[in-house]
Order: sequence, then C-alpha cells, then structure tokens
Amino acid sequence: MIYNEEFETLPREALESLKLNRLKQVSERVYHTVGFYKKAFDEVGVRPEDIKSLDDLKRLPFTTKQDLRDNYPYGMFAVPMSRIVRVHASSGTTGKATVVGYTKRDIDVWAELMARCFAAAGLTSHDIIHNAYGYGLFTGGLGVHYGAEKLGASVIPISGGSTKRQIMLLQDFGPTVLCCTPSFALHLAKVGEEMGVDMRTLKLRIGIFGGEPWTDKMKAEIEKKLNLKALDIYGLSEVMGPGVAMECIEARNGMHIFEDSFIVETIDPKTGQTLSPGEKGEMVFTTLTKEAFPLIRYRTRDISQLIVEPCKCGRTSVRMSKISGRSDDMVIVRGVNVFPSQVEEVIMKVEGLEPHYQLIVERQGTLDTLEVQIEVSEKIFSDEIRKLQVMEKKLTKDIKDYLGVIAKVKLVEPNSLQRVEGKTQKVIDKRKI
Ligand code: DLL
Repeated sequence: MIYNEEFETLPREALESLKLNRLKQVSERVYHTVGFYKKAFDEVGVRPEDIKSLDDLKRLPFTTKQDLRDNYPYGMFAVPMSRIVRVHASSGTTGKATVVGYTKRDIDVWAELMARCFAAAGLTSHDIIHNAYGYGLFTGGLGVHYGAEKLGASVIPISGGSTKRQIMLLQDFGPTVLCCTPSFALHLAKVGEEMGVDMRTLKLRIGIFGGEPWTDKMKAEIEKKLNLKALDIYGLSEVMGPGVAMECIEARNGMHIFEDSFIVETIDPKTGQTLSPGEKGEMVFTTLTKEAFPLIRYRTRDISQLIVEPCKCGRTSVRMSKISGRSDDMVIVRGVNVFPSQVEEVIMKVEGLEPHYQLIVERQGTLDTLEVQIEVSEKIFSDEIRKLQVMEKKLTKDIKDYLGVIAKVKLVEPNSLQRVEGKTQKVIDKRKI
C-alpha cells in the first residue's frame, strides 16, 4: 500500500521541481538562522539566492559529523529551544556526541515518514508490532513507535534486552511484525531455540530490520528461523532517525528514499566529487522538511549506490542498495556505534597504557563481540598476572560506562600489535559485512 499518494508517486519532473523549491527555502533559512551555515556558505562564496537549479547543490558546503560535534550540543539548531519538543543523540556516543532536536512539526513529519515505511512493508492497522528497538536517546524505539501509531497499528513497546521475556511475549501477544536490529532478531531466534520454542510457529509475518549493516546471508537466516519476510530500513539520527529509506514488499530490491524530504547524493569519499547514479560511494543527505535541525549535504560515511530505474511498486523515488560499509572506521557493535577514538579516550586516562590498541569485532553465533587489545608498558606487563586482570576488569567497566558497549579487554605486550607504516590498524572487523 502507498501511504501518501501525493508525494510517493509524484512524476519525476514534479518531484524535481518540489525538491528545488524546498532546497531554496532550506538554504535561505539555514543561512539566516544557523551561524555555522552562514560562515560555511560565505567561505565558499555562495549565497542562498545563487541556488537556481538542483545542480547548484554541488556548490554548497558539506556538513560533517565533526561539525556537529564542534557545535555540541545545540549550536546547529535553527529554532529556539522553546520550540524543541524532543532531543535524541547518536547511539554509543557520550560526551561530545551528536545531539539532534525536533519541533512538534518535525515529530509529525517523522511519524508520517515512518508510517510510509510501514505501508511500504505491507503493514496495516490490523498489524501488531513488537518494537524491540531501544527506547531512549537512540532514535530507533520512538521513531518506530510514533510511525506505527500514525498508521494505526498496535505497538508493543518492549524496547531492547530481556530476551527470554521478549520470547514469552512474542508467544502470548501474537505480534505480526518484529522491529529490531538484525543481530537482535538472530539472537531472539537462537534463545528461543534454546528455550525449546518453535519460533517458526509465531504469528510474525514481517520483520523490519536496520540500524546496523547486515548481509543477505543474515537476511536468509532470519527469514528461515523466524518464518517471516525481512525488510531493510535505513536512517541515521542526524538526518532524522529510522525512516529515511525503506525497502518495499513488492520488489524487495533497494530502499526507497523519501525524496520530498531528503535530497540524496553519492560522492567519492576521497575527493568529494558527486558520482553518477549506480556508482558506489558515500551517501550524502540534505534535509528538506526539518525545522529544528536542517542539514545541508551531510556526509554519512555510509557506502551504497543509487538505483534510478522505476520500481514495480509504483513509487517514483530513487532507491539505495544495501549499505556495504563505511568510509571511516566506526564499527557498530550490537547496534551501538563505536568509534576507535572513544576507546582511545578511555585508554589515555590510564597510566602505563600505550596509545596502541586494536578493536576486534567478531560475530560469535548470532551476537557481535568486541575485544579491545591494548599494549601496556614493559613494567606493567612484567607485573604479576593478578594486577593485569584487575586492570582489565576496570577498563571493561570504563568502556561500558563511556561507550555503552561491553568489550573484552586484553592487555598485551608492548609492540605486539601489528603495525602498518607505524600505525596499528585500529579496527579489525571479522564479520563479513
Ligand atoms: O541507527 C537509526 C535507525 C534505527 C535506522 C533503527 C534503522 C532502524 P544511528 O544510531 O544514528 O541511527 O546510526 C546510524 O547506522 O549511519 C548506518 O551506518 C547504520 N545503519 C542504519 N540503518 C542501517 C541499515 C540509527 N539499514 C548509522 N543498514 C548509519 C546498514 C545501517 N546500516
């Protein structure tokens, strides 16, 4: 079903014209309300009135995650705090994280875009949605929640964790739809199996999974174990949250980008040059409808490619293929974004630790595991083993507190981590993603 016929099936020409009008408006607005953009536009010598065609977008400056951090927490907001009704923050980051704000209207637009996603997945008001995305600063839980209510479906706001209880509720409440990260879906399947529950006989028919990269192999496994159709949903807090793009049930081939709200570009991450549709590159988004936190050419670091061929579902928007990686080395461990630099901050506070460390991410069974290997000084390494263990335990706790992720910490000999041109490789991701 198409939720919003007016925008989702708009002929391309009309869509391009709508995008251009909205781009002009948003450029004008950010230039006059966000100090960062006034400066950034001035630096490249472009004024909002110079935007005469969609091609002129290329003349506008990029926005990066660092820009958002530099303006932490509210420096990029385009409205006064009195108009902000909600704040979210990017998962896994504390301290100078990425903080995003929403006006009442932003929340309504987001709910509508999420409702469109659910309709694209074939959901109706008769569906019961088990929402196991985390509720809180993470956009997953509340994003799905508001969209599901907007569609008129019934939501079970279970949030993350308590796997066994979730399995009980999946049996008792009879949800028809499962929303969570793909790795949690596999985890549910595994724990259910261990509990002796036949997860294939639940009423689930559709799964809406995203928030982290996943492969077609994972998709096939989830579908087999939970006996449902798995669909991909994409989004990021900075740009809105979940619901920037969604796979449709009819084609299940790429995620439709809601172009009346976002202009998408793919760029070469090294040169910043815009690529042609079909070429693989970094996804860049400009928001067209956001009031509180508009972004111009936001560099996501996510690698994908655009599909411009018309889709059989009737939507006229371009699609993006599954995310195939990231152009920086952020890793997502169980849905939490982990930056090597954050681990470094924890390490650097402890005496005797070397700034040489490595994050090793693996998938054991169905769950992601993170091991942090850190070189210690010769003196510490020659200490008795018990002392090292105490230190490892303390670091595990510090990392959990600071990053919100459980890591196994292993202190290793000086110079034992492999170096390439003098640098240790910060991330080794053994999951084949
Ligand atoms: O993960 C928003 C979201 C919640 C999307 C629930 C979908 C479902 P952040 O915590 O800001 O927001 O993390 C955003 O997660 O830049 C991607 O690297 C990754 N990501 C999100 N969806 C997908 C997906 C939410 N479908 C970061 N496939 C993004 C691959 C994804 N990676």
